[in-house]
Amino acid sequence: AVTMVDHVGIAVPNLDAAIDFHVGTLGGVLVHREINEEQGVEEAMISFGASGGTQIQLLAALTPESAIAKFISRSGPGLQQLALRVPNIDDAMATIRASGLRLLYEQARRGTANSRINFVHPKDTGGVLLELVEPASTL
Ligand code: MC0
Repeated sequence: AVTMVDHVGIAVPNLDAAIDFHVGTLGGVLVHREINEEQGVEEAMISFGASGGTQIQLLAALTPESAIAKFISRSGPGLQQLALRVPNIDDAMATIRASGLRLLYEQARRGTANSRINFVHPKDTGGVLLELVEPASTL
C-alpha cells in the first residue's frame, strides 16, 4: 500500500531559477540535487517545514530527448508527476500489473538518492503520471 505522497514533480526550464523561487521566495530548503543520466534530468528536492514531509522535485531536462523536454514542449512548464511512496516496489508493481495497468519499466530503475522507481502510464491513471518510489532506506 502507498504510505504517503513522496514528492510532486514540476518540469522547469531553468533549475537554478526554480530553486531560487522555491527557496528564496517560498522558504523551502534545498535538500538534494542530482543528475540522473538515465532519466535525462537534473533534479532538485525541496523540503518545507518539518523534515519527512512531502517534497517538491524540480526537474530540468538534460537533453532534447528527455521526458521533461518533451513534456515542456507539449504542455509547458508545470506539474509533471505525482510520486507515491511504497515500502516495497516489487510488491507494488505486482499489484499494479494484476490490476491491468501499464507500468513503463519491466524492472524498477534508479531514482533520486538511490531510490527504486517505476511509473504508471498517465492514460491508465486518469491523466496523472504516477511514480512509485521505494526510498533507499526506510525513513
Ligand atoms: C505525457 N502525457 C502525460 C504526461 N506525459 N500526461 C500526464 N502527465 C504527463 N507527465 C500524455 C500525453 O499528453 C499523451 O496524451 C499521452 O500521455 C501519451 O503520450 P506519448 O506521446 O505516448 O508519450 P510521451 O512521449 O509523451 O511520454 C510520456 C511518458 C514519458 C509518460 C511515457 O514521459 C515517460 O517515460 N515518463 C517516465 C520517465 C520520466 O517522466 N522521467 C522524468 C522524471 P494524448 O492525449 O496527447 O495522447 S525523472 C524522476 O522523476 C526521477 C529522477 C525520480 O523522481 O527519482
